[in-house]
Amino acid sequence: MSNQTLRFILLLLLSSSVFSWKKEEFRNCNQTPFCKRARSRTPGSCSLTATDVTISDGDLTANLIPKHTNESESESKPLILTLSVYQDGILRLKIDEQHSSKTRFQVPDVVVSHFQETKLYLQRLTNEDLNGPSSVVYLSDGYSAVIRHDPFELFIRNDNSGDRVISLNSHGLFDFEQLREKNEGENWEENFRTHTDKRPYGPQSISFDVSFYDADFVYGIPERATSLALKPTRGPNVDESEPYRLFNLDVFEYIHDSPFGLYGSIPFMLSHGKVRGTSGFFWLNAAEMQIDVLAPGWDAESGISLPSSQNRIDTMWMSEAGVVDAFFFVGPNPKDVLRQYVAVTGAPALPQMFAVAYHQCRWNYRDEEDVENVDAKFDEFDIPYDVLWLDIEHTDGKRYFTWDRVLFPNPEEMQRKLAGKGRHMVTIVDPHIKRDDNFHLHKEASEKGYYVKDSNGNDFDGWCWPGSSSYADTLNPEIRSWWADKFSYQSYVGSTPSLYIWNDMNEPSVFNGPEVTMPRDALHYGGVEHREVHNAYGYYFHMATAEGLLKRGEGKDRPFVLSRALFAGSQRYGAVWTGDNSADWDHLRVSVPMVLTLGLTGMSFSGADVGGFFGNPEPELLVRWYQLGAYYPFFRAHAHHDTKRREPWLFGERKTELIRDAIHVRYALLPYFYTLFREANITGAPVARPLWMEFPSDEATFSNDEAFMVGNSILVQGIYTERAKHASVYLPGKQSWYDLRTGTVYKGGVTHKLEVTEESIPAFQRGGTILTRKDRFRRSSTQMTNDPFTLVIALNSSQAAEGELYIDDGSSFGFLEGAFIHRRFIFANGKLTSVNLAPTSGGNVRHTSDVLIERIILLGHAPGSKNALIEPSNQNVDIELGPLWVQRAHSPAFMTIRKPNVRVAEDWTIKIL
Ligand code: NBV
Repeated sequence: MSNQTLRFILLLLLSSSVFSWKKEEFRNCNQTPFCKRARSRTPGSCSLTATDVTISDGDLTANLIPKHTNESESESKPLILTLSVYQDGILRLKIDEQHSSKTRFQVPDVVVSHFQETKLYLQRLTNEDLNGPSSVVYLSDGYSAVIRHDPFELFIRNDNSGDRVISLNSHGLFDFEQLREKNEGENWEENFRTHTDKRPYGPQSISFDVSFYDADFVYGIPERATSLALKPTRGPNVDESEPYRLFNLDVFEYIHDSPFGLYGSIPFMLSHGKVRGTSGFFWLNAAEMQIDVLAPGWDAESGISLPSSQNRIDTMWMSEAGVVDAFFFVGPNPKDVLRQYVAVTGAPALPQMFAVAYHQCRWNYRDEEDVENVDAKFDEFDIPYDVLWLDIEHTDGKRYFTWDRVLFPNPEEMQRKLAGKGRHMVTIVDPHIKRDDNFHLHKEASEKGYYVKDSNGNDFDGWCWPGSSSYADTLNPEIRSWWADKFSYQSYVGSTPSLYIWNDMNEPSVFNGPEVTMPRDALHYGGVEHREVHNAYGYYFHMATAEGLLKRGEGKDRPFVLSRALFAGSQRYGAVWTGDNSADWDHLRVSVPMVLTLGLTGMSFSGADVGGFFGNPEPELLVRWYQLGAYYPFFRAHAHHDTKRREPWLFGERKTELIRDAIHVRYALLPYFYTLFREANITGAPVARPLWMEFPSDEATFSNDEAFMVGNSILVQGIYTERAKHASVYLPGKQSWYDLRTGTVYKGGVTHKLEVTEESIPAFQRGGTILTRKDRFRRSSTQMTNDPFTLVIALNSSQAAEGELYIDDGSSFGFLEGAFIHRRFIFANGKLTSVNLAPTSGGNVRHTSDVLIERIILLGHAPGSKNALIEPSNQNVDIELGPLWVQRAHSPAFMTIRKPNVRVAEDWTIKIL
């Protein structure tokens, strides 16, 4: 293709920016042969029988043999099944074919290495007759895994009740297209629009049904803009719609309610129900996947009978390639499933403290002067921020790792100035490398053969921001290591230790490729076809970038890399965001289920562009977005270059005040957020949680995705309409809730119709919790390190409360060796006690802190007490009425212990007299 034609295509693509989502640019299920084939299968059509079921090397193994041999099955060899059991109720099922002309791709580097160490070596197998001969193995206390032989079915059973938890192939929809020789005259090519996929290996898809029992709803399988509880896609009373698609794509102007897959894919689904609790199913497969959620009664004609006493949600999973490598999690609590999932895919990385604070981004901050002005304005308007971001225009012709030296002549100096105020900078590094022989990166990559190849074996050449571009094949560990070296200070000229990285377009986005991505027949390391690894391409790129920052800092400081594409396991490498949303109320609303879904699937560090990327938000919307975004785990404002400038001070004094206030709330709560990030890092429990994660038996919460919990203590309700005067807020549980701003108390277990003002969105502290805050506002989080804490104790009906605080140096890996402070505050019987949760022995380093607690506020305490006794210092302190928020005028007053001045790192008690 000539350069001119390509320029024309690019122009055409860019001009499409005035229109919205172009459905026809993307394949639907009907246009996707494997999806169409799988959807047309009828229940019961699977004819596999499990034979030779035995225990071998601690696993259950079996052959799956087709029962009736028709013409196409005559070539099929038995499939090999392996079932392994791991600690904590995790079951892994692998099904692959025997030797064939090509090894089917199994995604490496996602399952963490220590997971294998938790394998339980199965000793024995019992045979039972459960609707036919079956083999049963122990899974965990109270659960067994059962394989019925004929027809083949796998299910997990609760041994006490006999109830099923999850099953596979109960509807007989399992299908595994084995690789085979091409028949004469057969054409394997597939065409979509102007693109041809050569498909040299032919059909190789896999599909099967998975049922979740006693489930009221299913959740997960990001990324898409839709409700938290997944709506059925097929069956009675469902308008025939598309399945949920998992295929990482750069979707221009995505719409706010669609099953269509966006930039990332995590093939992990959770089910939740009042009776049974939560279970999970994860299919480790990086090829295109499509998933149907089937409405009750979809199989009415099939004649298949399953236990009818249990509520059931049936789903159908279809993938273009790969193998079956599936994990089942028994829960039964929501947090158990998360713990089980991260045991397999790894815990979310603990971010540096600065990354948890507020980020200011725009496409683009023009030049050094612009950066300096924006930075100065934050100080002038007394608004804290931690990170300033530079988008693609800062580079020399979209050659990443370079600077446009006219606009950014002194990048080091610029970063140093920010660092002087405790601030950081992030620059963008996309995966497309400009094919310019004078660009060292391209020269090196092409000489070393480090690019992904096209189907003919040449370097794949696609069109992206820099024009003709190629893509490093980061599936290859050697290439990841090479890429990582590019972040060294010597190699990335102009970078300094306060600079961190943003990976965009790593789906990968290819402007002239099929569906704006790389052709499926492109070739990776080890002869892997792009179709097999597509959904994990961005993951490997993210991983290589994070490795780069680690190497650069000699493993001392924690990387920060934001990525747009994601896959299962991305939580180990950094943060993600929900891409190019729009500045409208619907996008504000859908940001909540999107962030919650990411959290449910391990990605605890996520957020949406505050303000909306496309379009110009009305000031009211912008303010509401800041008020909500202040509670996203990742809090960043961002905007498209065609939009008007929208820094917080550009909409008049009142709006500035409101935005400042929203950002201040985030800064005040940083100690709490940071503690939650540590919790996620240990347990997988997300920072932002659906209400049902905290109130698993309260059905009224199951499909609520307008409100969410930040940790276990704060409930946030967004305001999603213009000029709202009221909001209905459901406050779950039996305990009271306290308005975060005013301390006003509300009863739990009821829906309250509340008045709302422009001042804030409704947010509440749960009775029975203790929040830690830092109330002195500085320029950045770094400058708050030595500031004293405020404790806000919200009492429950027994006049008790508890909360935790985690502190470390906020940047290094010392915490892995025990360099942290972890306290639990317990209030009971009129006494507040600070208890150490950190290990007292072992570990090489300690984190110490002289930081004090300067104020303790009691919500829900009967008035009257005048003083308190601090032990062991044996000091008396006054109790007086004090404001809930010192910095705010007219803040209501509550019982306050001012200046107890106890050290946060020490053991003490404070007894109210
Ligand atoms: O790099 C430019 C943008 C970026 O600002 C945005 O956040 C990404 O999601 N990028 C997409 C490419 C262009 C989008 C139209």
